[in-house]
Order: sequence, then structure tokens, then C-alpha cells
Amino acid sequence: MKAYLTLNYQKHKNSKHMSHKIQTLSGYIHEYQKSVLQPEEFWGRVAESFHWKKPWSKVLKWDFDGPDVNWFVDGKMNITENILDRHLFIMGDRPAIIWEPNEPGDEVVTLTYRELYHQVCQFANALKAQGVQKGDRVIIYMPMVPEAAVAMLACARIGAVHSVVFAGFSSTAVADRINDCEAKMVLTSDGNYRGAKSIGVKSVVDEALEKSTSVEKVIVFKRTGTEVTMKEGRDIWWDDAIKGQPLDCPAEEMDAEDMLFILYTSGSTGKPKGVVHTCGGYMVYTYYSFVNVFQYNVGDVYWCTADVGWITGHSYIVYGPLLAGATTLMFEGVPTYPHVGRFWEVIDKHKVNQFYTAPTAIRALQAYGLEPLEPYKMDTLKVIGSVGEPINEEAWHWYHDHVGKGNCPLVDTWWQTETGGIMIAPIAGVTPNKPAHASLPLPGVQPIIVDTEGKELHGNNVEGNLCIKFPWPGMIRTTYGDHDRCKQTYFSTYKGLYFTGDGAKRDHDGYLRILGRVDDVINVSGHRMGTAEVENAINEHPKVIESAVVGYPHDVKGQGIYAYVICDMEGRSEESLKNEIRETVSKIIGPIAKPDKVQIVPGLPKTRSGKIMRRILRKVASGEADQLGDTSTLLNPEVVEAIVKGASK
Ligand code: 6R9
Repeated sequence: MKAYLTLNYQKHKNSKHMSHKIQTLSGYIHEYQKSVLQPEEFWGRVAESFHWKKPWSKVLKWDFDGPDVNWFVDGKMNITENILDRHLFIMGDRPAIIWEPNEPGDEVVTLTYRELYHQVCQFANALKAQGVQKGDRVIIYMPMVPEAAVAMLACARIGAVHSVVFAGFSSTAVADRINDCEAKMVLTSDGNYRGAKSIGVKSVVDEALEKSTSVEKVIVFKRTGTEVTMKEGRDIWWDDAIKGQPLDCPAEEMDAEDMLFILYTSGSTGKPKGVVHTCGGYMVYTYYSFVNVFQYNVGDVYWCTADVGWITGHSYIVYGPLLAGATTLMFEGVPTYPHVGRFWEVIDKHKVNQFYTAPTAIRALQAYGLEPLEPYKMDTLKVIGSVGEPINEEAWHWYHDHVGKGNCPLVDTWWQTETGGIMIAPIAGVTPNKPAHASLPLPGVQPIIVDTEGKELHGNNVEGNLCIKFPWPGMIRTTYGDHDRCKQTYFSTYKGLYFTGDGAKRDHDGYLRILGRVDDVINVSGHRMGTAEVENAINEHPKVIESAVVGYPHDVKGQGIYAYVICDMEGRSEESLKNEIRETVSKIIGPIAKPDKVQIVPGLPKTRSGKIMRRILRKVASGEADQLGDTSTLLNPEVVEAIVKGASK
């Protein structure tokens, strides 16, 4: 360990920490220009501030047709050395993670960089002792406790590939992910506290493991004290696994392009895909975007309210902040427990400086009015952020005026699981804020708007599909086990471009506004759901003949899920069938995918080639049945009338 600390110190003693932070508008323009004209030089300079075990031979080699994208070619490193070892020397006693538990009165846990280092090393040794090796896949299905971050970093320490599964997913969803990546191990907990509820977690894993064969060991962290069954020879308690394990662990030498993690996300087809991120580029990109967008200063307390099960939790609770030596707050609970002012209370309690949340949470809290905010000062806040879905102007203003008190820049950050980090967003206090606009690309990001033929739409006041025309270090490399799927989904719609699946508008001032998905993906409370995925789950119900799912505008969730279902009604009432269908989806995917509305229909509108006309279903679901357009070309125009008549209110 000593060796790199010395080396690191030598390298850093004269450099100003976080010298890559843009501080002025002209600085942004200059850096942006440089990143486009000399991308290799630009990213090479950012990457130089990290500790590399062996330098790269070339910054970038790429081809979007493959796609085959390589950043920091031949470079060797370990991301955890840059998170932990590097920070011990000058920041060992600074808090790395502050953990706010579900119950406000329970003890807050603070881990310094030194404590985090030891916990990660110790758990990394435990993983090795249980047979995990470089390249093995490890599923993490855990609540929001610091050990979830420890687990991720311990995998990275020894070169194992983590795949975190959101702890609200069902056993079937967990089993699908275990099987897709042939995971060797599962890290989980006995239970999970969420607001007033305590939920079984280990029991879900037990059920999932009945459907999979690759998992050899399960390590169980004790959180709730819920009774669990421990399978002899397979299951081991976290505390037993770490007992006697040394507090230091050598960091595995990783190639910059070795896999760091897999994260499953929904797309337009039925099966979630495993988005693969690699070590070097992801490290450089999450760090750079974090310090710039949030303008983090050493000593600040930063809080992102996401769950580590989503990409936002990966990049902006764990990796980005910790790479920057930041103090990152992890919150176990929910915004409305034990009262609807909990977020504001936590901001005051921990003197939070940067606060990053989702529009759906803002809209939900806005509904309670201003009273819950009154007891709190929130005067430590400097920057507030939004992620996950388009933020409507009303929510933007409420957030800006009442949470940010009108004097915090609001960074509306557009990005995706596939992009690894923030792509289009204001740089807090540096580039201008415009309500409901993600605004301008970060340096290194080259977005373009194209028409349906893929022709670039130049100039301002244009609207079309959002693509990226040049690689950035944090981008997706492949979809696990199926490279062709990655090519088909992202690089084939428009030749030579990465297609985001989102629509966007460049307004008359040149600022980008994201308009939402243009494919069959619904964004429910910032969570991506594929319509086909929900349909597959509905179709599992024995009485269901066929179904079609669409999104519709929802006041709090952004979009709600509307399911049209053809059923065999024999012996069932409509109400009980609808409830059973909703429960089926909850069981197969998880409660977040439960349809908000279910309508039993006699048929689905189809084209002559047999395709469901979703356009019509979307209009009916949105209450715009008077704007259906031409339905005469349908195979079965008569069902439209029945659907409109029976539309769920
Ligand atoms: C980070 C994350 C990605 C999809 C994306 C888009 C939507 C995310 C947004 C936004 C408008 C924003 N999205 N941020 N839309 N404005 N600031 O959310 O990743 O879960 O993969 O979702 O979310 O539609 O394509 P992910």
C-alpha cells in the first residue's frame, strides 16, 4: 500500500486538487471547444490526475459500427485505488459516506475514507475466501446501507463484476438477472426498512435461487433482524464472512477496458438488457461530470436521493463523489416517512450543500404545500439537481423557489444507464439556467438532433430524435452476452450515431430540452419500464389472452402505466380480474411496474399486418379520444369505439 501512496503524493503534491473544474462561462466554452477539436488530449489530461498502474498507449480507438469503443488503450488501473488509497494520505479522516437511517432517531453512521478503505479491503478478502475471482459476476440485492457501497467497491477491488439489482424487484426479476449473467454469488440482507414497512429481502433471493443454478454462495447482511432460513453450505452471514479477514487487500490490476459492472435496464423489447460499463472510462467520466455539474468543493456534503440499484446511485452516490474525495450522504428511507418534511429535515441535519433528486419526488412533495418546509432553513444548499425524467416547468419553479430559495442553480441533468454519467446539464452557477431545459452538453459530449431519416437538423428551433455522434469515456461498451443487441438497439437506427431513444428540441436560444422517449419505453417516477416487459408479465395470468401497455400523463409519476387486456372472463368479475392482473405484474417484475389502470377490452386495434396501433391506445389513455385521426385502415376499426366507451377514468 505504501508504494502507491508515495507515488501518488509525488504526482499530486504540486497539482491543485480538482483542477478540472470549470469556473466561468468562457472557461466552459473554451473547454468544450477543446474537447471537440482535440478529444484525446482533452480526456488524456483529465485521466492524468488518476493513479494508473501502467499508462495508456492511446487515449481513444473507436468505431460506432461495431460498436467497438476503447478508452485509455492498454492502460492498467483499479478504480478503488483512486477512490480509497489515493485519498488516505491527505483525506483519510474526512467523511466519505454519511448514512442517514430510515428512523430519524437511529444512529447516523459516518465512514471516513480510512474506515471505508478498511471495510472494502476486508470484505474483498471475504469475497476471495468464498471463492470469488476476477471476472466472476456478483449480484448485489441490498437495501440502502453503507455495506451496499462497500460490496460494490469490494467487487471492484478484486476485479469481480457487480450487478446491483434494485431491492424492490421481484424474485423472478432477480432470477432473470442472475441467470443472464451467470452470477456466482449473491450479496443480500435479511430485510429492508422502507418508511413504516419492513420488507423481507433474503426470502426473495431464496425464491430466485430456486430458478437458477450458477450461484454457489450467498452472503447475508443483518439489517432488520427478520427471521431467515440459511441454507447450509450456501448461505453465510456478513459478519462471519469478514471475521478474521485482513484489513488490507491488494487491488487487482485491471485493464481500462475490463468490465467494472453490469446494470440491467429496460428497453423496447421484453427482456431487460445488461448494460456493461468498463473501468477506465467510467472512472474518468463520472469524476469529471460530478465535480463540474455540482461544482463540488472539498468539505461540502453532497446528497443524491437515488437508490444504488439504479445508475444514478452507481455514478452519483458511489463512484463519482468518492473518486472526487467527496462526502456522500446515503439515505435509507423514503421522502414521506415519518413525515413529509423528511428531506428538508435531513438537509438541515447534515448541512447538505448539493441536493440531487427526481422530479417525481418534487411533484409528490409539492402536493403537500409549503407548510412542511417551514420549520427548516436549508440555508446550506448551494446547488440543487434533477434527474430521471423531464421536469415540468411548474415543478422546476417550485423546486427552484422553495427548496433552492431562488438562489441555488438548478441542474436538470439528462443522461441514461447507457451513458454512464451526466451528458447534458447546466454546470452549476457557470452556464445559464433555463426552466425545464437540460440546456447544454458537457465538454466531450457531441449531441445532435436528427429527423426520422437520420439527417442532422442544424440551427436553432429544431425538434427531432436525440443522437450522440462521438464517443465519450462513460459510454456503454456492450450488452452482456449479446453484443449484437447493443448494436441493434443503439447503433443501427442511424448509421454512425449512438441513438438515445429520446426526442429533443433545440430552442430558439440554442438550449436543449428533452421531450421524453420516442420508443416503447415508459418512464414511471423516473424508472424505465419496457411496454413489452409489462405485457409479458400480464400475459402470464392464465385468463389473459392478449394485452397492450402504453404510458399516459400522470400528475406525480410523470407517466402512468395503462394496460388494455383481452381476457377470458368466465367465472370472474371484472374488478377481481383487474386486481389479479395488477398483482401478477407486481409478482413478476415488482410493485413499481403495477399498471395504474387496467381496461378489459374486446379486442386491440390492429393494422392489416397485425401490428397493434399503439398511437390510438395512447390517445385514449391520455383522454384525447377526440383526436384519434384516421382509423379506417385498421383491420378491426369497430374495437376502437368499444375501447373509447370503456376507457378507464
Ligand atoms: C439517469 C437515468 C434514462 C431515461 C432517458 C430519458 C429520461 C433522464 C432526464 C430524462 C428528461 C432529464 N431522463 N434524465 N429526461 N430530462 N433530466 O435516469 O437513467 O434510468 O437509464 O433513464 O430517463 O428518457 O432516456 P435511466
